[in-house]
Amino acid sequence: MPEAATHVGSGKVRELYELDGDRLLLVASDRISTFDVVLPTEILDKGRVLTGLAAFWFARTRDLVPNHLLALRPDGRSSECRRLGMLPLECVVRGYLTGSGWKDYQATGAVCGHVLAEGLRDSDKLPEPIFTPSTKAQEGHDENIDRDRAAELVGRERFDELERTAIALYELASAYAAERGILIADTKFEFGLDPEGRLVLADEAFTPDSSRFWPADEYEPGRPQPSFDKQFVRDYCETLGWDKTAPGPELPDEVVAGTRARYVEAFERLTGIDFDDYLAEPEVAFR
Ligand code: Q0Z
Repeated sequence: MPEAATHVGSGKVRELYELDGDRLLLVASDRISTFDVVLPTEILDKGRVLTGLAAFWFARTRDLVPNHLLALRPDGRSSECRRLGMLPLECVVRGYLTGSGWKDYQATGAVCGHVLAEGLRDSDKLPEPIFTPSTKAQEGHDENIDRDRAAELVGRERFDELERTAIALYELASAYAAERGILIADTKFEFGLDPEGRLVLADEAFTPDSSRFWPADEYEPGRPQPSFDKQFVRDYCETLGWDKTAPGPELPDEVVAGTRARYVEAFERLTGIDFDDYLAEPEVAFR
């Protein structure tokens, strides 16, 4: 564990510590959630896969926007980060119509103020990616908001900068991932400001926990898509008749093994790096 780090926050599957006045430590556990419930069984190395993937994307996008990552710890799951003033928006970009975007579209024909063509189906590719910010909920789900409400929260100029930056990030990563057989259906960013007021990408980026990864070779619009990483877990849970409230079920060894293999496969496909090489020297893997 970190030297004299104070715990300052918990996510469902991550912990946040304060290292000093301007640095935080973000620690990704091996916990997994499905249907919004954290399961009692861990997926070995999941936190390392996500930490490594985020570091890979931070390195590949640094010319587009600076990010908070300072260093990876030798454990491969802990990131030293610059402490920022966080903006009060979840910056979601959608390239495909699914999840809450699909729900909102079915109810209103629009998503966060983007009026879409009629007749779109579940999981259809959008003609261009859309920025669909939401507000951070303390409990439960983030709430989709329209563009004017989002601009009120951060200011019009900052909103425009967030939209441009988030779309550019999505375009870069989704094109790259699609060439490697993974569709990034949508993704969520968090941004902060440095002491000079410059926009900085924070949190995690393009991990399977902050994005929907779909296997490209199984893509078929008109139905929900299988998840690249969590489908074994979902399928197993559906066989149980579990009511999807806490506590969740234990996972059998073969479901754990299959799921771990999918996470490692996503890491290796996207980064081109052998996962064992990452584990041996996390800090040098992306240089
Ligand atoms: C991220 C979160 C987690 C609980 C705060 N660079 C930063 N500067 C300031 N604040 C944050 C960051 Cl990343 C920050 N979160 C989300 C992550 C556990 C909450 F691992 N909250």
